[in-house]
Amino acid sequence: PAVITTDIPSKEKKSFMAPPAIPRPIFTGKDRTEPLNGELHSFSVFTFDQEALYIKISSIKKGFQKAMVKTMNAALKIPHFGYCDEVDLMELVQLRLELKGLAESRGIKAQLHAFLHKGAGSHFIIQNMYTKLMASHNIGLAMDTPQGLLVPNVKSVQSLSVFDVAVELNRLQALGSAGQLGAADLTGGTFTLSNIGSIGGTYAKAVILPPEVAIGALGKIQVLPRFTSRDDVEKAYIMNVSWSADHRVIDGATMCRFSNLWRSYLENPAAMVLDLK
Ligand code: CAO
Repeated sequence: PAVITTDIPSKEKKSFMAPPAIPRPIFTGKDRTEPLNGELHSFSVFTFDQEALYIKISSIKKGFQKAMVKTMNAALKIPHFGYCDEVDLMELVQLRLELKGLAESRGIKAQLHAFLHKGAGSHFIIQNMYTKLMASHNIGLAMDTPQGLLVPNVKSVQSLSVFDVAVELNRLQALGSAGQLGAADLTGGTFTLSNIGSIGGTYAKAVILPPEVAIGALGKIQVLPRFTSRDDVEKAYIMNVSWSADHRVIDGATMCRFSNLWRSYLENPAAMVLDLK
């Protein structure tokens, strides 16, 4: 390579080697346009897995994406109120470890979600957009499936045991991975939890699925130091929760009270065993 010399007169005239020329990569990727809800949309997406993205885009033709477009357009009309808190899952993580073997001996994986769902499905006064009180607490779980985002729900969580919820979640997850979730499981949800933290991230701004009026996004569980009531520092398993609520029907204080109650069950799982049906 050529030696380049600067023109600036100086006692120590500087010289440096020009970097070797690097051949420019030839990019052969092509933009693709796919029909979405009858319209044409261009996708510009960063992904590490083009094949998975292609399967998801293909599902547009199967209607799941069309349904999401419709739901999200309806969600845009909702005045979203956001509220965040942190939950210490130290005791719950330990309890789950203790119950894991027992559940496995019955052929079931005791997911953390079984507890999160049970805590959410027991006391929340759930309303839909027409402020109809829903007797049955059908708690949805956002699932990242090969067909895209799907939200099946566990029906009547208020009358199920934590184990029953786990059985249902196992069933829904198996169907979701196999691309076999049907209308019965995907409709009738009254409230949703979205565990984006299972992939990563601490906070998320979740979008309500109308006609539901609230949704919770769960962050990644992190091991962090926290002060106890005795001023000692202890290891804590912190999970952030970000609630979104429809402010036309749920005000901040109501959301906060619900969140406090849900958190109290998760932080003291013994209370869950004592109180919840
Ligand atoms: N933080 C840290 N670890 C977590 C976690 C979290 N928030 N959630 C689950 N885990 C851990 C579990 O403890 C479990 O650990 P072990 O294997 O040691 O027991 C492991 O991850 C597997 O958990 P799991 O069996 O409960 O299920 P999963 O992680 O596969 O999560 C589901 C299930 C459906 C939540 C997930 O597959 C998924 O789809 N997440 C994405 C949801 C999403 O896309 N939300 C955004 C919607 S808006 O576009």
